[in-house]
Amino acid sequence: MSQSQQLFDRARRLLPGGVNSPVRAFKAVGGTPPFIASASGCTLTDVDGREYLDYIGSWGPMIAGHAHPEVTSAIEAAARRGTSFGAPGPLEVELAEEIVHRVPSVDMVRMVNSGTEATMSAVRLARAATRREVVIKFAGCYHGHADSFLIQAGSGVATLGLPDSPGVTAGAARDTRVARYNDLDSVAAIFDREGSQVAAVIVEPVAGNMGVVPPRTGFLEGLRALCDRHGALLIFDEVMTGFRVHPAGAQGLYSLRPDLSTFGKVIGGGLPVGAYGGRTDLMTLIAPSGPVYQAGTLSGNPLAMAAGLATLKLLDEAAYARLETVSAALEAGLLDACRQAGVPAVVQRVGSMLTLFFHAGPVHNMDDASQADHPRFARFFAALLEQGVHLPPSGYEAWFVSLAHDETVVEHTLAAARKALEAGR
Ligand code: HOZ
Repeated sequence: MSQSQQLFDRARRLLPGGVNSPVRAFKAVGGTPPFIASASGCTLTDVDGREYLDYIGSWGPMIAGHAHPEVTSAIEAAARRGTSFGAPGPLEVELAEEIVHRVPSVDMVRMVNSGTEATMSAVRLARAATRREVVIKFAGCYHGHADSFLIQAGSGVATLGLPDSPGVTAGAARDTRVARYNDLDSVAAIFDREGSQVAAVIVEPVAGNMGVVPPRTGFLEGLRALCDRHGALLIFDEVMTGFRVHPAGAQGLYSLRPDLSTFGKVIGGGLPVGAYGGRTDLMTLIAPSGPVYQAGTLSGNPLAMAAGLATLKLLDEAAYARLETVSAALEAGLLDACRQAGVPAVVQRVGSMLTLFFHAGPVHNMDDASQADHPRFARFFAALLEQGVHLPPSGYEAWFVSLAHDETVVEHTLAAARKALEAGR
């Protein structure tokens, strides 16, 4: 029995499902998840010594590749100076400056420990600022696991087919409305009914948690206009897209200005981090400047700040150009492999995040994403894993390309994909 299998057996007795986050458990694709002993560049090495080309990228943070020397030495140096102070430190200011400098809509920022905390806090702030309670979200978008977001959510919720989680009270769900992604009419209908009650629309400006679904032309602009017309705030959840798809995130790519934004993943460089930010008049409502309470023992943790800063420093223009070239080659090669094998498929990509959907036409929303051939994805996933390529274990997730992926890695991945598709798997 493999070491991974032994660990999984032990883990299942100790951790629910054997994991600390449901998306890791291979429930949708079957089999035993390799337990990872180490990672370097774009390679994961499991406890049995098997190596895999990694397209999970820790679900987004590892844009520089695993154990990048500049990131690890920044973490080491920070750790030597102390791992947590519970008092302000210089790195928090530096990372805040970097974020504010890169994202024009963000004047001020508050660091937290996860994307979940960021979105939960941004919505609290939006409700306080507008003195309204209703929040509009989109089916298939995932904003972490706070109660009011666990309604028709994407990511692990979609993968496990749990549209509404038990434990979320009717009270917590009462003020959430769900619209269809890329469908402005579905949003306008909610505003028509109860526009004066809507505090905010929260959206992934490029959806990444039902697989990658780009916004259709005019969708985000339409949300901006509806929010303005009805006095609601627009929140961009850029936990996944922030500093990944563009130096200023998706809002930079599409030249839009949300009222509030949430971040995570890349700004932590692989350490636990989140942040939310926006206009000064909104952010100064947060305690201790204002009355909206939100706090955290480890917020602005010096190791996380150091890792985030070191990662952002690597993300210059040339880095984004490189991510684009390598990701475009992967996209083109996957499409070609599917075409050659006669398998209906689309590859949806924005920068270095992409998803291969076994679906005949474009995927615009969660209904389309759920009509993709997920059993085929499970077989494809298994065939690639066997050949040493580790995709995210669900057809509802984004694959992440890092600066450590290159043309040779892409060619290796495509060879594995061709073999899997030709074998009809
Ligand atoms: N947003 C991530 C997956 N789509 C979260 C990862 C997790 O849930 O572990």
